Amino acid sequence: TQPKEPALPLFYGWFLLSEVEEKIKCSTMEFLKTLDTLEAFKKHANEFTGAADKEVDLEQYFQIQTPLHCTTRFCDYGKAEGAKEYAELQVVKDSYDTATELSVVGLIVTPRTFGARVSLTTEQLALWPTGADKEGIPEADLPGVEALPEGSRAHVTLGCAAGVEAVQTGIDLLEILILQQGEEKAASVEELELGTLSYLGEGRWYLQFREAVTCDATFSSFSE
Ligand code: ACK
Repeated sequence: TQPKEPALPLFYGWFLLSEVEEKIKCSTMEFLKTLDTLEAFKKHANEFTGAADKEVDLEQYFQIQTPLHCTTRFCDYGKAEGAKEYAELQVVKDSYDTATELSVVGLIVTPRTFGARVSLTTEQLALWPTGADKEGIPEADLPGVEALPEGSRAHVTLGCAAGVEAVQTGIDLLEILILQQGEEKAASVEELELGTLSYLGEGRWYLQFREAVTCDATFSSFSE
């Protein structure tokens, strides 16, 4: 009999080191607390609660997703198209279990997800599958996505609203980036200590860090 092929993971990605994970959890929770208290945010709280004049506790609103990571390739244990090809790439094999530094450049908050935007280096982009930015998204749903640079979807999901899947974070990020590039300028812009906060309508917020936050991570895979 043939030896059994090794099973493919649920996904490949860069995983934040546990001590980094703790720091990020704390600092991003602090940000949610700050956002919660801003008048500009309170004005649009109904976009999160669905009810006028109802306050939202963002720290309770999002369920934390661990391990904190930046997905490169969702494989679904081999069921996802192209999963095997990705696993067999020389760069994937060579990079497996190696250390890298992820550059977090901003945060997104929407009624569905809370996430960190990651800016990939050329070296990291070698592990970013071609077409991954659009994977699983019908083009009609995100017009303008093809104009974004490769790797635009790279993110760390920090939390999801009840009943929302983590895959939504990347989609929300792309939507925000498209809105930012388009004609529509951010409705309100506020300068915070961390950076510039913009409101993009329908409960979508983007904080662009003044300075990127570097996070130590390891390229690896995850299976439940
Ligand atoms: O936050 P994420 O990148 O979004 O991390 C999780 C991880 O895989 C495990 O669920 C991501 N994920 C799930 N489905 C997909 C998909 N169809 N395409 C890309 N990423 C996905 C999810």
